[in-house]
Amino acid sequence: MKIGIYGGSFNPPHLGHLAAAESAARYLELDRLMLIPAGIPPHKQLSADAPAPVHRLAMTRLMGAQIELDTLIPVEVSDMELTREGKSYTSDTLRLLHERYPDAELWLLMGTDMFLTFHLWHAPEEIVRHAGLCAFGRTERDGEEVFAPQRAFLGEKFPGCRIVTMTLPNLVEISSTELRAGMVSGESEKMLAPQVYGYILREHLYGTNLDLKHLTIPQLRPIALSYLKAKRCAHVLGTAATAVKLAEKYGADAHRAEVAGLLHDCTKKLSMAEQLALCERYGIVLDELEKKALKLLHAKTGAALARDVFGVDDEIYNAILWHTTGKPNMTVLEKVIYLADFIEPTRDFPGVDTLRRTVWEDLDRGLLMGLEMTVEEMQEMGSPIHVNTLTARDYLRGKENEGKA
Ligand code: DGI
Ligand code: FE
Ligand code: FE
Repeated sequence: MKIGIYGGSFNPPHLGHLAAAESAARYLELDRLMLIPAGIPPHKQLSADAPAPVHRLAMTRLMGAQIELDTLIPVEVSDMELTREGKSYTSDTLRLLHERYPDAELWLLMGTDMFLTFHLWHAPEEIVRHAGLCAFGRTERDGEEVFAPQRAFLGEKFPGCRIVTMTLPNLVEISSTELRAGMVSGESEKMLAPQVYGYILREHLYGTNLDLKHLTIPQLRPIALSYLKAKRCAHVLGTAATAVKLAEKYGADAHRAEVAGLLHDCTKKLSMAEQLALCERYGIVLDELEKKALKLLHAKTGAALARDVFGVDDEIYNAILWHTTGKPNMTVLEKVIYLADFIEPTRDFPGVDTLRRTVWEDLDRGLLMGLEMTVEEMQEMGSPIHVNTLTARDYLRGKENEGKA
């Protein structure tokens, strides 16, 4: 098994780290990548505005999940250096990882600067005993010209050490110092994974100070993504975009549709225990089925979180609240969110195209079709159907018959 190890301050983790990690992971054909934020970096002090370790860990997790999605290589983010006393020496980390994975082939990933000063690190001989070095140049000038002599030098100094160097010509060099300085103006957004930028805004890091209850859509969008698993981001963006179009066609408020679309699954990734903690906190009462069906809970907790954190109004709150089951006599906005969630472009299930066509022809007929499909799927899977799903369907069936009468 080949394991790549990429340490750093990750203050914050940015697109330079992401691109380098992805290229190196593919190049080395890693079976696994570990990202390890440093507790106390040995070679330089953390900046004065560095967020608390939990935040650097959370941001690194968000970036790691994106790398995993992009490369399909499992990524683990370890807090082993954050929880260790004293300076975060790589030699200590590698000794521990070698103990944990005695048969694995370890590779230490690093940028050019680190590679060129490698012999000056703490206990470099111990590092190369456990791991090969993989250095990536980030600009054209740090290609072979600087790599070759250092490779030769290290090869002589540490006989037998494995060294791989690579140049990533398309990578722009990102200075973390400049990145932090451009955070308040918004200038730095383009150098960060959207969900990492959203996390920074939502936690008010690096001097940012947004009022979360009065966000514009461009501010809310990355913040909403910061709540999601990486693989759900495309679904949520698709839902928001589809909701806007449906709102425009069927006469709901397009801005509310976009906000509700962006936030509708904001608690989806939480575990049962975390869901129940939110229910406790927000005074949400659950029926017997909801107490067991994790998938039904996120609509209730999501609506409550959206109201508490982002101050959404009742119309948006209700659109999120009813987006999973539906209910009788829904508002246009509630229908729009329920159906946008169902037919957004990344959805792919038998019958989705028929459903899409129907929704665009007639909102209520689309809604009934969506509800019937849900009931049928639940029956096939042997899952209990929530009473709201059934009454929503029966209500529309009744309306249809009224129309025919
Ligand atoms: O959160 P999403 O996956 O985007 O979509 P969603 O909020 O509509 O959730 C879909 C899930 O919810 C799907 O796995 C089925 C489940 N679900 C929807 N209606 C019912 C239901 N589960 C039960 N047990 N009963 C229902 O009536
Ligand atoms: Fe949902
Ligand atoms: Fe959804």
